[in-house]
Amino acid sequence: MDDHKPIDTPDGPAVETPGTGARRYDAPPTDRPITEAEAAKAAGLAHNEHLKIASGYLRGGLADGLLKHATGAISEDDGQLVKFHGMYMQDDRDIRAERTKKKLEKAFSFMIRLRIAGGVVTPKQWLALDEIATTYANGTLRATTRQTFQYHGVIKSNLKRTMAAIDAVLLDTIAACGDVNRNVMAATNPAQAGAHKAAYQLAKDISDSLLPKTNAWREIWLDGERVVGGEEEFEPVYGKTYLPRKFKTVVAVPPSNEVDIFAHDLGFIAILDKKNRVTGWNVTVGGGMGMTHGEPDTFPRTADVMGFCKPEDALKVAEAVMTVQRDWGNRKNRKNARLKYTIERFGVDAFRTEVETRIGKKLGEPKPYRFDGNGDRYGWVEGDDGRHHLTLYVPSGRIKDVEGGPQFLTGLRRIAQVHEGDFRLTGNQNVIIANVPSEKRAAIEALVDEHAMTKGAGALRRNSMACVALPTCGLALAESERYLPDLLSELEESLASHGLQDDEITIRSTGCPNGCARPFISEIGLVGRGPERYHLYLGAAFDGSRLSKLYREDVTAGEIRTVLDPLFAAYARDRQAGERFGDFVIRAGFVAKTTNGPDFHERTGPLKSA
Ligand code: SRM
Ligand code: SF4
Repeated sequence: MDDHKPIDTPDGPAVETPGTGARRYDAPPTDRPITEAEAAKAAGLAHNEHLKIASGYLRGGLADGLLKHATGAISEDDGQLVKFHGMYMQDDRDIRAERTKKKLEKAFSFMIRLRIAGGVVTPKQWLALDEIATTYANGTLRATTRQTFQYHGVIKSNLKRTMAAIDAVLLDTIAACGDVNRNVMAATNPAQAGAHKAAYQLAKDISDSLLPKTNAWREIWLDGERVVGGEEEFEPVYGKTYLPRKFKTVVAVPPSNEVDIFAHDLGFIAILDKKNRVTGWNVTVGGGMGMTHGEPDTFPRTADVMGFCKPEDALKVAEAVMTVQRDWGNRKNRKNARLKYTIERFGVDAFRTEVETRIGKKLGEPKPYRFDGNGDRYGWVEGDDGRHHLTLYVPSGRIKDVEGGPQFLTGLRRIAQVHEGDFRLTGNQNVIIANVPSEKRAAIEALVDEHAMTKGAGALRRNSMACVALPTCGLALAESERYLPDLLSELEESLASHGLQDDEITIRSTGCPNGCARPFISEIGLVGRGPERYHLYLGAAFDGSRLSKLYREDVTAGEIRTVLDPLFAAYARDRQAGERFGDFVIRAGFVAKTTNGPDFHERTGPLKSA
């Protein structure tokens, strides 16, 4: 790997990346030499950049902060650093106002996100994760939109115990959040065992090789020894400043786009031969969802297919794409720092040329591929290796027991006690009980039924996702996970009245425009604007390859059904054979087509009202 020499960018000549060299940016404030963090500040870099430099490879004041028992919080700066360790400091927003009134500290606790490449866990790990949820967290396990688990509600004094319990089953939370390559997703793909194996292996290899090397996680959470060299510890790929922003990688296996490859910074699409063997990978770059309401310079973007690489080059390509972004990404403005903006700024051709220079060879032309949807395949599937796999719909990924309803926590625990295969989390917040031998199928099915785990999943619901939002997410503007089930019930009634109850339509909701449930590549997207108010987006492609368009602004929760009902009626009446809802609303003139990120905000509002 390179040693962080300044790199020429298409913007101009080499610029030293602060934190990776000793260059001075400004006169020091005193006689002492200026520190690297001060240099970064003087150069106008974002606050998080100085923080990373000064953190001693992600240590900051975390160890001391944990010892301050008078508060349930950690400092604001450590709150930024702790993300690299897979944690977010949060507070219970349901009781925030009440506590402020009583002059009490906010009800602080931590969200912990695991790193589980490809979303595969063993039954033993499942049982341990379940126990942690009930012992240290809020009694639920939350399957995320990126194939991993989150805990909510872990108080500061339980953080180390929680991390130790996670470590005991050979899992961790390193780099699950922060400005690094995060959890790498892989197609779960139960039907094509060989292709899944290759996709999983690539995801695992990328996850391992792009993992930060700092020992800070073990040291802080497991009381590990500080490695010799301490502050001088070297991050061979990242350097002291890590990446300008989060970086997300996925591996897809057509025809399923369950990992939503076009929403991610970097992606690999398996190119299969007739025997479902991987002959290479199409490489995608520059996808992302997050934007800010009212700031048109921020927008979601679908990734470009940049080229094709051979299996043996995939790891090198992943590292090269990430390091070009490390060197070319915007470190002054975090709202413009994701790879999607780097690609917009420099163009995909210049980006590919730089990647090719770094890997020392040309990428091939992208090979043909076809996706047929970005949802999950529910129910039992028999793989080409004779093993059986059962995909269960988990409402918003929340694994819990509902009184008088599904008992996902207990049911999956009981399955883990007898299951000999593995579990796979999907990118749609669902769970697959995978690799079940034929003779065990009936026993698993009986447990699923006994715990009511298959109830209530109509076609719309099966294709739905909601981000967490309130009460834990500090950025939520509106409800999402807690609100979507009621909305789905209303919309199911409306769809049934038009005979559309069995039609697969994707619907996703988020409490703000950060897009954690990828609402902008869902045929119906609801994006929080304020309490009980949402922007309604329509017209994305069912296979996740096209973004939607704003149809109505500030629709209140009570109005959503009324706004959508006439569109469902028109769809039932006027659609062409096989036409998807997302395609129909464009052809029928309800919204204009979005071709990619920069034209996402163009032509807002309905072209035609239903
Ligand atoms: Fe996300 C921030 C939850 C997937 C874009 N996301 C957050 C935080 C941590 C809020 C915060 O910064 O304080 C949320 C914690 C809520 C909570 O209480 O748990 C949060 N994001 C989630 C999860 C749990 C949603 C879910 O319901 O499953 C997903 C965890 C994924 C994982 O396992 O790693 C999650 N977040 C996503 C995705 C979807 C994806 O990656 O496929 C996106 C859109 C894709 C993208 O990155 O562009 C996404 N999250 C964001 C953003 C906007 C990033 C941007 O570039 O603008 C933020 C805010 C930020 O980074 O500043 C954010
Ligand atoms: Fe929070 Fe917004 Fe992400 Fe929802 S989309 S979890 S509200 S940051």
